[in-house]
Amino acid sequence: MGREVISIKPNKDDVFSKGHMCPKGVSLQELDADADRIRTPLINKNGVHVEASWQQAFELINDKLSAIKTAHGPNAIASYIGNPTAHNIGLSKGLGIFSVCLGSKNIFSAGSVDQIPKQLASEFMFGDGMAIPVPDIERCDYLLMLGANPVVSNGSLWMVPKIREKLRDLRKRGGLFVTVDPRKSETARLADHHHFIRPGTDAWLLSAIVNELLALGATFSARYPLKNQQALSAQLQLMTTEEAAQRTGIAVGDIKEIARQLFDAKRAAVYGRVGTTLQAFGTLTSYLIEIVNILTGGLDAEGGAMFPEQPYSAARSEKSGHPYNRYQSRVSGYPEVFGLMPAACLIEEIETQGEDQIRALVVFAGNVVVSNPDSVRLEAALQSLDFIVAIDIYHNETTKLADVILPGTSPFEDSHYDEFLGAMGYRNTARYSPPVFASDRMDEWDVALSLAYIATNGAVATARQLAEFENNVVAGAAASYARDKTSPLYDRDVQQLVAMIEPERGVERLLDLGIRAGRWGDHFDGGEGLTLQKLIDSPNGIDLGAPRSRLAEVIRTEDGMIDLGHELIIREFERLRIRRTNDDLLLIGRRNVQTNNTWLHNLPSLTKGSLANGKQLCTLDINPDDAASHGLKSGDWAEIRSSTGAIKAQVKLSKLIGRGVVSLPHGFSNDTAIKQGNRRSQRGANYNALASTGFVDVVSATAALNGIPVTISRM
Ligand SMILES: Nc1nc2c(c(=O)[nH]1)N[C@H]1C(S)=C(S)[C@@H](COP(=O)(O)OP(=O)(O)OC[C@H]3O[C@@H](n4cnc5c(=O)[nH]c(N)nc54)[C@H](O)[C@@H]3O)O[C@H]1N2
Ligand SMILES: Nc1nc2c(c(=O)[nH]1)N[C@H]1C(S)=C(S)[C@@H](COP(=O)(O)OP(=O)(O)OC[C@H]3O[C@@H](n4cnc5c(=O)[nH]c(N)nc54)[C@H](O)[C@@H]3O)O[C@H]1N2
Ligand SMILES: [Mo]
Repeated sequence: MGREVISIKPNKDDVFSKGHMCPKGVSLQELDADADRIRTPLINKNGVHVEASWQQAFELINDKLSAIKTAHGPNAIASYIGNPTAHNIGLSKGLGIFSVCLGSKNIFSAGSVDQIPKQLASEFMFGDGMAIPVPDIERCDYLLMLGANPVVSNGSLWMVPKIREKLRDLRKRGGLFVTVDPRKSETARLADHHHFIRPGTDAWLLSAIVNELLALGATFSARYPLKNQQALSAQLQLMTTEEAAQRTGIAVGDIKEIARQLFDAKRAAVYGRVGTTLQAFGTLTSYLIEIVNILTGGLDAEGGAMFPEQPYSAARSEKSGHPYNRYQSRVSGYPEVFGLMPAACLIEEIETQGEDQIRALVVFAGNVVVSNPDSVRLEAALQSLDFIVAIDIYHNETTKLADVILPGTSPFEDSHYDEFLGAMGYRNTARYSPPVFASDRMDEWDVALSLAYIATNGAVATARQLAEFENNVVAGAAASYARDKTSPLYDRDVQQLVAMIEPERGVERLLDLGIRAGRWGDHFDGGEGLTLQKLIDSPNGIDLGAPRSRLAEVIRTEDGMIDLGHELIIREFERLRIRRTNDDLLLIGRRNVQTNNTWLHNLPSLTKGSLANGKQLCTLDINPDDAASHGLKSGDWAEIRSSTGAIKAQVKLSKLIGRGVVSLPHGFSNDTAIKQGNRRSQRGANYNALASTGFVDVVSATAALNGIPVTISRM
């Protein structure tokens, strides 16, 4: 059968996107056709990646990983979970099984250079790191947004297509939209009011807002079961609005005005993203955002910040304490968070000799070298490893170092179901898309299962063994629902459940199980409820309605209370008050609509215009006043230096950048070797060459990649 993409069009009837399409959606046609995309397993022979069969690739992986595991134990094998796994159900479920089978505590993830602080704040406060409130944008009349740029990012931990229209409608209803960002971003340009803030000081602003709200007479509603309010108050008393103004650069009058607007609004929501998590006080800031939501009564209320739901439900295990600091990293003693080790300690765990030293790395859809702090030293550390295997669809700065690369499939050859992000939509919906084209390659679920088989058995699976292995995985999953007292499948017969799952093979079996066990599921009772088949029969998706208030279901703390003053958060207030950044020039990141983190740089339609006329996407944007005092003009090349490293970038003067701040996109690199694999790839400076592994949000150990002190000079 032929295989050609003729056109890609938005779907007006889709219940979620309603016909919204990102420019990256159109470019998938190029991605599918891109001759540079990796399509076969590759084995590194004397520095050159040569094509190999799957059997050869898995044999080599088995030889190396099994030998390392036998000699040094499972902790010597680390894995890294890249961001695209969140959009790839086969890979995300499969790597979870690999991790369990391997039993290494050295699991790293792009989450520790992203959203972990927000999840940890939810864990401390609500007892569930997956309880992420999102603005109920279609019903709110006041939206305060800190450190997020959804017009470019499409929303993050908040899926919200057509955001421009939704923001316009909010303002048409008489509502107000207010942004706080060191840069007047594409989103901030649509706001009623924008406030420039000094990077890393949002917790000061939010503390002052809470104080001002209390002064206006706001009280915590009895609707919320709150505890440790005293401990919080004691900290807040030490934070004056005057000092907050001095630290943030936002005038006292403006802080009071934001508080007044929040107080007056009938339905208000506060939302923060990467600028509030990927910074020195990420967890405290995320925590304070929800404190404001609670104080305005917006948390879990219509038009406020609500907890969305999705039809897929994972089985819950009995909760005993926080999944936090149950064990520590070997060298610096960083805490484990949600079963993960922070990326900030990857380098030292590779470099430092001794028991449990990392010797091999398995990368699932990630670009370790470019995305994580101190990238120059990180690259050298990866080079020193005995073995690297990467699963990817493109060559990148990390696959370059891999001994084996296993290809993923094109997005048209995968099925799609958003497990994580589906739980964070502005509206509850469900959609499953089957693959558009059949692939002649192994899908990523099978790739990851094959690795899990190797980790378990020290052998490469035959097709029959892999199918049997999958049967065990599915039976194990069914058993976990049958053990979960909160599940409708509690105490059901596992064999019977497994027999009723409809798909015969693939990750879709787990999907069918989780959907049928979920809130809208048929619970295997033969009723009207959802099954995977019903989603397949509804290609436009199924609308499950606006989010509803459901706080009692969400809170999972042992005593059922919302914790306003977790002891580790209280300590962060103290750290916040002590920390000063003086008059340093601070570096912050940004995202381009044309690219996605470190990839998609190879697609002509996304980079044309910028590349064709020699223009750079990767510019250092600076306020004209700061440029003048540094003797810089647009088009100059500048050296940017931090305590960790130095890079160069072309300067662009912009009044959209606040004073004392410079902005550079992340995700670029100047690696010429990558050009050989990705021939059209856009180059630029690697932001993370400037980031230090020692600069972290202390509670979560998440790297603080925004707010890095730098000096700049003309080259
Ligand atoms: N300085 C700075 N650093 C940052 C950030 C920042 O704002 N500033 N942001 C951070 C954030 S939020 C994130 S999420 C991380 C991202 O960090 P990473 O996850 O490490 O990097 P990505 O560039 O998202 O993607 C990595 C790879 O996934 C591959 N890929 C894409 N789709 C698939 C697929 O379906 N299958 C397979 N096998 N591979 C696929 C791509 O080809 C790419 O090579 O970076 C972080 N780093
Ligand atoms: N086009 C495109 N879309 C993407 C991505 C992409 O690379 N390209 N990446 C995806 C990923 S992995 C993620 S996690 C999301 C991220 O989604 P968002 O968080 O919505 O996007 P960012 O552009 O990172 O926005 C962060 C903002 O924080 C500001 N900021 C920096 N430091 C501070 C600070 O200290 N305080 C405050 N208040 N603001 C600060 C920055 O100026 C920036 O405007 O986007 C996703 N969508
Ligand atoms: Mo991210």
